Amino acid sequence: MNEQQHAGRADYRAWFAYHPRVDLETNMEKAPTYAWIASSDRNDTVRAAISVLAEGIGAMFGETPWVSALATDPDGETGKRSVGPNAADGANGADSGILVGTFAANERLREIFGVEAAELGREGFAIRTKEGVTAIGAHTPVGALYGAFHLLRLLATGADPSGHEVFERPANKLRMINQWDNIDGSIERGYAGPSIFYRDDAIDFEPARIRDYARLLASVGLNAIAINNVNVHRLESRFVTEDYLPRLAELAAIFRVYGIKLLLSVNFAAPIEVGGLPTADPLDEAVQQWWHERAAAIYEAIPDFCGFLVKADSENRPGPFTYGRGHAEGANMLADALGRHGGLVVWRCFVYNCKQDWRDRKTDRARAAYDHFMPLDGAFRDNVVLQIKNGPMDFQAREPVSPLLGAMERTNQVVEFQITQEYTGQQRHLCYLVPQWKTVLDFETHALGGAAPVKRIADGSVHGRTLGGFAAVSNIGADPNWTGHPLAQANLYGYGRLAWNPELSAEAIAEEWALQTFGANRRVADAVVGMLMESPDIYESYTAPLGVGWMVNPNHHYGPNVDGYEYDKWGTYHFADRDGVGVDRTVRSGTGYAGQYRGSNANMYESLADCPDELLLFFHHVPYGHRLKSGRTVIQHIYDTHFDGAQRAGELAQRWASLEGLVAADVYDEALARFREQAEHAKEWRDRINTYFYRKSGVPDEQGRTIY
Ligand code: GCV
Repeated sequence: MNEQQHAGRADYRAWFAYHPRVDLETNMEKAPTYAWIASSDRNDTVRAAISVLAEGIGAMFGETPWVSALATDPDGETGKRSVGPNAADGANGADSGILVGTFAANERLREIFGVEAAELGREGFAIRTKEGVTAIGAHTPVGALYGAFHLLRLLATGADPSGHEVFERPANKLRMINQWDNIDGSIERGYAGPSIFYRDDAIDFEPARIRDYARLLASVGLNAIAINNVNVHRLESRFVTEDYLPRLAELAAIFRVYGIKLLLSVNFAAPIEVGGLPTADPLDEAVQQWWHERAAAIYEAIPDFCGFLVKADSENRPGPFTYGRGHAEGANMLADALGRHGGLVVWRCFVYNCKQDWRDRKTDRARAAYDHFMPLDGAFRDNVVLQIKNGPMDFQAREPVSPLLGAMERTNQVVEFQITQEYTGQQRHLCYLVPQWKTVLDFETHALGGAAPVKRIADGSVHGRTLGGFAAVSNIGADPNWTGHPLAQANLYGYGRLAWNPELSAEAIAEEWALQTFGANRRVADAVVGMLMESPDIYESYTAPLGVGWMVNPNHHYGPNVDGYEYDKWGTYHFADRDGVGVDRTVRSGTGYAGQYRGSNANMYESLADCPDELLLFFHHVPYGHRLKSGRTVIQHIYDTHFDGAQRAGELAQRWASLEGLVAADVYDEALARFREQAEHAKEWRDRINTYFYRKSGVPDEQGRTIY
């Protein structure tokens, strides 16, 4: 960890805090567990695994294990002997230790795991303790690295690894993070300081900081990073040229050690803007040739380059529409250029018409992704994967699941989440997003007639796709604690853990994170887990009622403004008038969006009686007196939840204050300041929303509270 630079900040280490281990029940310090670490592998990734193990175990148990010469020597020349006191063959009786590495390089690991190793796949790992040796075995160095992180997680959360048999492999092949970082050092929708990759129109990074980020990402199993904003501007369009490739190759080399491959966001118009061609038409031979040459140059510099991420014909970004071509023609052209090198095109489906006139009440942004892409099912190359936002709109606190997820049977898909909290409090408010992501992942799409939740669409298993996974917009910046709000680290951690294993519960992830970050203190862990788990409901309560989103200030999207959203000139994301509120998206009388779902989902959303309360106003326009399943009227629900949410936001600050002295002072202070801001800001939300709806509806609060 790059501690010189951030000396004194406990939360720079994030979940690598490695507090001294104490038993959670007895509060007794735990005895050192491992005396040595050995491996016969000779590569940087296994060396990184050994280094994290040595550092973590040393910090947690007070004694740094002895590391074998073979494991640390870059040339492997000095370490031909079997290391440790008979360590590598695991025959040592006195001291226990760790044997880590690949099956190919370590005979003893092959013996320990035998045929069971066959099931692990390229990135999986196994952990087993036998005769004093904790063996971490994998088919690849990165598998061994993931195993090392897993063992540390077990130790840091108080588990006894000797009692654990672990066989793990990731559910998803692609586990991506997207940086929305710009070369001027700003981050689009970034809330934790400037970029760690760029400054003043140059690629400019501190290698130690990048390595620490890579380590954070790899520790939760992430394996790909798109290194620049999907909105690709002037200079970033040149990233595909020799001007920038050497520096990008340096970044790729740091990430490579941690099993993370690089993607670049590219500008579809780069052949014109960079290549000097008169067109970027995907069917033009000179354009195709230009991209082929760029691909060859990229692979020359970065042989394991993952691919391109593309936002095209979306929010004024260039794309194939200019030339009368479609998304498939655009994506396939790039896929052909990358395909011969084994690269991918990740093509975003966030495409909608910004200039729509909402007065017609039929045009519906929610429909757009499905309307654009569903007709193209089967038209994309095998090395194209479509990146689909989790909801049909744009990362609101509450949206239904995108009906495009699962709809296409012959197209690779990844689900896109937003870790950065654009519409969910901008890392000034606490909003643990894992519960929301779990709801999305468990949503039954009814593809192929059923048993097709989003998590099985994303991993490719429902439609037999070999390529799939997760993408998410990162929430980190150059702030010393990475994420601004110290507790927002839980979202980055949780995203990675879910991408690896979507079956984990939001609560289990929160508990793991809290124990690793704050140490083995039951009181702290219970308090933090409780606050995290309640936080999304609290945030939703004082902001967005019943599936209405967008009630934020234009451009920066922070703070309440019921009619404020930039495309919402006529108050039409909620259609509130004196008689009622909500958007009619039914097939019968509305935009028809509900009909994009399959089977019983379409019926459920179409029907006023069956539509779940939390999405009622997303799908239906109803009078304020409409009774919810809860028994309350819509207007009373709005009043009650806003009073309740603001009160609970205030209590978060008090709950955090009860931990004074139990968490590091700088972390405590940073979070407390943010909880106080949240508490004040929640009152503003409450008053602005309640006042607005009181004025529209003219209906008083049943409980006679002061509304404004
Ligand atoms: C990177 C929303 C955000 C934009 C973002 C866009 C996208 O519209 O407000 O900042 O652009 O989503 O996902 O492409």
